[in-house]
Amino acid sequence: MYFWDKKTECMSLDELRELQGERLKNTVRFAYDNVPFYRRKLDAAGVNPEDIKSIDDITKLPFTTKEDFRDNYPFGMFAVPLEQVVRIHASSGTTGKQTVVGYTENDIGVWSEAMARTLSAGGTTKGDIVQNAYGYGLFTGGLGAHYGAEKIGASVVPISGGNTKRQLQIMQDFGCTVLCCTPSYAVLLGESAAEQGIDTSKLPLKAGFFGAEPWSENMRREIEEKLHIDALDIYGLSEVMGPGVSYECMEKAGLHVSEDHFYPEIIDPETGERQPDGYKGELVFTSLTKEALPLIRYRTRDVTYLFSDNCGCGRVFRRMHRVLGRTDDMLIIRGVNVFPSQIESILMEIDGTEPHYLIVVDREKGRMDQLEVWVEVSPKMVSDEVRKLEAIERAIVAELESLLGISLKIRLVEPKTIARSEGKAKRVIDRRDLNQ
Ligand code: DLL
Repeated sequence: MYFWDKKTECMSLDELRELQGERLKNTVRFAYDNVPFYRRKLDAAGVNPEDIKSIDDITKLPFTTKEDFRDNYPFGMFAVPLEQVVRIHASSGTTGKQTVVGYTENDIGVWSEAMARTLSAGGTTKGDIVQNAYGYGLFTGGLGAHYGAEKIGASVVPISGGNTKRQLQIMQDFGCTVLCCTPSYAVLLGESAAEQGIDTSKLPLKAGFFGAEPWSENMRREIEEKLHIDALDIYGLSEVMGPGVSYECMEKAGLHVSEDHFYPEIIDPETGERQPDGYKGELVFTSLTKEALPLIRYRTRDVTYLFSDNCGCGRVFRRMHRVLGRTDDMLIIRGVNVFPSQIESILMEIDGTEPHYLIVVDREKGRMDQLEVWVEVSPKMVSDEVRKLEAIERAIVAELESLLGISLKIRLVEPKTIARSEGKAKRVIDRRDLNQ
């Protein structure tokens, strides 16, 4: 088993809860004293920083939301003067203003540590060459992975996203051993390698750290086969820090949350009630060490559950199941709740299709909502008889209709017809608002 900071990652549970309690007290006091937004919010909720005595008191605190970031755009959530802020990132989101986040020098140090843990848990060491194909820029993926890999002492290739041909050239020429990018881009790299006749089993590449968008166990299998590597899930969000909030170890059985820095909770998104471990709900984070942007009970809108049974690796940190969906990407089609992740999990089970799909929701005037799923067939299927393709189509329709309980159409499309992404993939087109 691989560790970056075994002492911390394997401390005792009592020690961890104690540390979290201390850090929570400091964070709440610091946020209250330095961010007018938090002072107003806590005052309105009738909570005084003095009321927070241990980690269990966290449920007394009010939630923070994405809207709060919008209302305080750009720097209103910062707890330190700009002279102490050494980095600013932003995440675009789907609507409205960007969410702006800032870091002190110390924050960058914590982030680098968290990412060093993440990459080490998958076996990265100073001898590795890390091809970092996450986008550099306002997005946290590029610089987050970069600093973590540098912290370990690995050699970072800051290639950023895109230019697939060059990625593959450099992967071969430099002998890259570790790959960092979105899972959808990893699939594309694997496919392009096969097309170019590159035998990936001969390359020294051994591990990949994929995140920033939802993916599935089947997609993991697909990537591992195509690239001949261990594919590990990494999770994070800009508001909390960036990548490195939680990470898989080689057990590949859930993501350990770096709980000494980020305290996770699951709540019922309707009522805000805290849920026990094992129950699905919305993931909420409280930062325990951040300076520039302390975060109190931030609602991520990501749906998952936490579990605390012992992991084979020995880490004390609780694990979260890979993200199951989002509270806000749920589609309501003819009154039925549909999550894109449900559709993906079925598609990945069907032979003869590729992990590229697009969910199109439409509404013709005066008619009911239509759900159509476009799915790419595997190149080997294209030349096959129509009969075989029809059978695949029927199989997908049957599986999806029985899972979702609504009728839908499948459109099988030729390989390469669905737009590829070098960063986060776009899986849903909802045309309903445009032509009502
Ligand atoms: O995506 C940070 C990141 C970069 C994570 C690189 C991992 C690797 P944002 O752009 O702020 O930050 O988007 C955060 O992306 O709330 C999730 O909905 C989604 N997300 C991130 N990682 C995963 C993952 C970065 N492993 C939002 N699985 C989060 C599923 C993920 N969804």
